[in-house]
Amino acid sequence: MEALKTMINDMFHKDCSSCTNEEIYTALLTYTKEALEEKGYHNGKKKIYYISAEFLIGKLLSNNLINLGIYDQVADYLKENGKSLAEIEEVEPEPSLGNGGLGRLAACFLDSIATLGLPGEGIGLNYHLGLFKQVFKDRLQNETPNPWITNNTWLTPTDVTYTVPFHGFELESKMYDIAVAGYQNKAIHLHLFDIDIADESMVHDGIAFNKKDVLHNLTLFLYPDDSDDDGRKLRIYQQYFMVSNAAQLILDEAVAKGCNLHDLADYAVVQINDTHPSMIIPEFIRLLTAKGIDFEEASDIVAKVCAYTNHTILAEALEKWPMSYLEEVVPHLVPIIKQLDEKVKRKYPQESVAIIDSNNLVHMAHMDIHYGYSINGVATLHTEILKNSELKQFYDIYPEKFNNKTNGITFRRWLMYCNHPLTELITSLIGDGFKKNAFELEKLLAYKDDQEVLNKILSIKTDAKKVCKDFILSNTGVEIDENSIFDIQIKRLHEYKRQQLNALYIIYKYLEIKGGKKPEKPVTFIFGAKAAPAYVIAKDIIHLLLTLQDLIKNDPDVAPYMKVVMVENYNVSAAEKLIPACDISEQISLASKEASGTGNMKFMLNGAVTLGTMDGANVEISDLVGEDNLYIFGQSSEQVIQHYEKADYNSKAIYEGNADIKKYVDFIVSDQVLALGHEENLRRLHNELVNKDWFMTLLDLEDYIKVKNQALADYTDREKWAKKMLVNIAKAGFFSSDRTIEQYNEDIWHLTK
Ligand code: 26Q
Repeated sequence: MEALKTMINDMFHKDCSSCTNEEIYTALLTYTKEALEEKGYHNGKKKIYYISAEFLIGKLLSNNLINLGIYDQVADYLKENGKSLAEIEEVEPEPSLGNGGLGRLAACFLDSIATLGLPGEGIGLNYHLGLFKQVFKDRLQNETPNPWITNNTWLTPTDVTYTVPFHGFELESKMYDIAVAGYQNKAIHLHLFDIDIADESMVHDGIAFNKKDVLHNLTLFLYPDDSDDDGRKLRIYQQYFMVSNAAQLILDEAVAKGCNLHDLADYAVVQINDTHPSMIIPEFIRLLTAKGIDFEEASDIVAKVCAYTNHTILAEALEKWPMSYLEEVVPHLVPIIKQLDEKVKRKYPQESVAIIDSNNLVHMAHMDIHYGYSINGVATLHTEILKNSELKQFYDIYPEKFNNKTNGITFRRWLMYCNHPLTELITSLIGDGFKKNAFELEKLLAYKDDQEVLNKILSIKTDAKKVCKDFILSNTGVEIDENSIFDIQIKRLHEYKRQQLNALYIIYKYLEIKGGKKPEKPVTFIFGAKAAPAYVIAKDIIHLLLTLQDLIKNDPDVAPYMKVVMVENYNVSAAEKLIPACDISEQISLASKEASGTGNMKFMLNGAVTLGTMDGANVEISDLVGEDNLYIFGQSSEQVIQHYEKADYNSKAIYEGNADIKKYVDFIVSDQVLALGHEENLRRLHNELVNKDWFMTLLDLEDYIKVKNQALADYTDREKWAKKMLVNIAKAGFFSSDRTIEQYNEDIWHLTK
C-alpha cells in the first residue's frame, strides 16, 4: 500500500488518517484507475461489441478493488488509519444508466467478458442524469434528476469523436470510457457516447424538460418518457446517435486491424441488446455502401455480424416505430429499411414477418431476425415461448437462428462484494476455486447435514439482517426487527411482476391478525421499486404499499406481528444491502411474462428461498434445487397462454364468486385505507383489479396465500430451513454470468481468448 500512501500524500499533503472520506475517495479513484491502465485491455482480431441503451453498472470502487485483487489490502490499510472503506464508498455517486434487469444484465456481462479474457467492448450512451431518482412525498412517487457525473468520476474522456447526421443537422459526438476490470484479469472498455452541448440547466420541475430541443437534451436522461410523441421521437434520436457512433467506431477499429470490410465478420460481432440498438443494421449498410460495397453484399455482411437478444414478450415493449417518425428523424435510413423490407416481402409475403406492416409501422425485432444470424431468449421457458408462440412465424422460417442463453449474474458483485461473511465461510469449506468456476459451489452439498455449518449459515443471515436494518432505518426512518422473517420483493414496478398480489397477501394477513390469529413469527415485507413516470397504475400500486405501510405501523394490534416497508429510490446499491438479508425471495410474476428475472438468482446465491411462479428462470431454479427447496404456486405458463388465447379470463367473476377475495380487494377502498390514502388512486387501482386485471392477480391469489403460509410456517424449523438455504447456495453456480458468456461465445460469438 506504499503507492497509495504516497498518492494520498502527494494529493493532499497529509497522511491518510487526517484526510476526509471525500479526499480518500478521490485518491482511491485515481489509484484504481491507474492500476487498471497498468493491467491493460484484452485485445484480439475479432471483438464482441455489446451494444445496449442501458448499462446499470452500480458503484465501481469496491468492485474494481475486488477484481484487481487488492480489496482486502486497501480495506486493512484504511482501517489501520482509522477509516472505513464502507463509509468511503458512500461518497461515490451511483450511476443509474439503466432501468432494471436488461441494464444490470449488460453490466454483469461486461464483468464476465473481462474476467474470461474475451476481446470485447460495451457501447452505450452517457446519460447525464440517468434514470430519475425516486422520492416519496405524500405516499406517492415523485421523480427528481440524479446527477451522477462529478469531478471525481470513473469516466475518462477520449479524443474519439464522430459526426452523426440527422434530418437537417449534424451532431458531433465525444466518447467517454469506463474501464471494466476482469477478475484477476485484464480490463475491457465501456464506451459511452455523449454530446458536448447537452444542457442540464434545461431540466426543471422534477424531471421536466423541453423534448423538442434535441440539440441540448439528447443525452440528458435515460429513456425519456415515451408516453407522448415527442418522447418517442427523442428515443429514436438517442438510439440512432448510439448506433451511428457504434457503427463508425466498429468499422474504424476493424480497418485499423487490416479489415477490408468485405471480411468484417472476421473482426466484429455485434450483440444487439433488445431492439433498442436495432438501427445499427441499416446504419452499417449505409456506411458500407458509402464505401462502395453494393447493397446486396452489405446486407449479407451485416447478417454475419449482428446477433439479437430478446428480453421481453410483452407486446407493448416490442418496438414498432411509425415510418413517419423515422422520416422525420433519420430520413437517410428510410430507403435502406424499405429495401430490406422489399427483399423480405419478395421471399416471405406474409404480413406477420414483414419489417414494414400495412400500418406503416417498422418492426425493429423483425429487422433483427431477418438480418441477424442469431436470435436468443434469456431463459429456457422464454426461448420456448418465442419459438412456439410469440415468434413462431420466424422460427418456422429460420429454426437454426434460434437459441437459448439463460441469464446469469456476476458472483464478484453479488456474492464476493455484497456478502463477505458468506464468501469467507464458503472459502473456508471448499477453497476459493468457486470464484473462477462457480459450479464448484456444489461441493457445499457435502455439508448438508453438518450442524455447525448450518448454524454458521443461519448466523451469517442474521448478521446481514442487522446490516440491512441499519440501511432501512437510514433510507426510510423505519425500524425493523432483525428477528422477523424478511420477505423481499425488489424489482421494477410492473403489473406483470404483481407487487399487487403481494399487497393483497399483506391485506389478508392484516385482517387475519385483526381477527385474532397471531402468527408464530413476525414478518417484515420489504419492497423496492421504481415505476415509469407515466405508468399510472404502477404508481397507484406504490401508493397502496406506502399507505399499507403506515396503516399497519399505526395499528398496535398488528404492528408487533407484521411490518411493511418500501425502500425509497431502489437501485443497485440498495440491492447489495437487501439481498444478503433476505429469507424469502418473491418472484411472483404471471407465468409466461417474466422473460428470465435475475434478482431471483442473486437471492438464491445469498441463501434466500424462492417463493415464485413457474416463470422465467424460476423454472430452472426449481429444476436445480428440487421442489423441497423452493415454493411454487400459481397457474402454469401453458394455462396462462390458454387464457389469453381464449380471452376467457374474467377477474370480476372471481371477485364476485369468492367472498374472501372480495374482502381483500375491497379493503383497498375501505374507510381505514381511504382515511390515509388518496381516493382517486385507490379507487382506480380497485377498479383495475376488479374489471381488468390483465395479469390475473386474482386467479393466483388463493394459491399464493396457501403456499406463502406454508413457507412462513416452514421457516420456524430452523434446521430444515438452513438446509434449504445451503442447497440454494450450492446450486447457484449455474447462474454465474461466466457460464452464460461462455455459452454466448461457444454458440454465437466464436472469439478466441
Ligand atoms: C421500449 C419501447 C419504448 C420505451 C421503453 C422500452 C423498453 C425499455 C426498457 C423496453 C424494455 C426495457 C427493459 C426490459 C428489461 O429490463 N427486461 C428484462 O430483461 C432481463 C434481462 O434479460 C430479464 O431478466 C427480465 O425478465 C426482463 O424483464
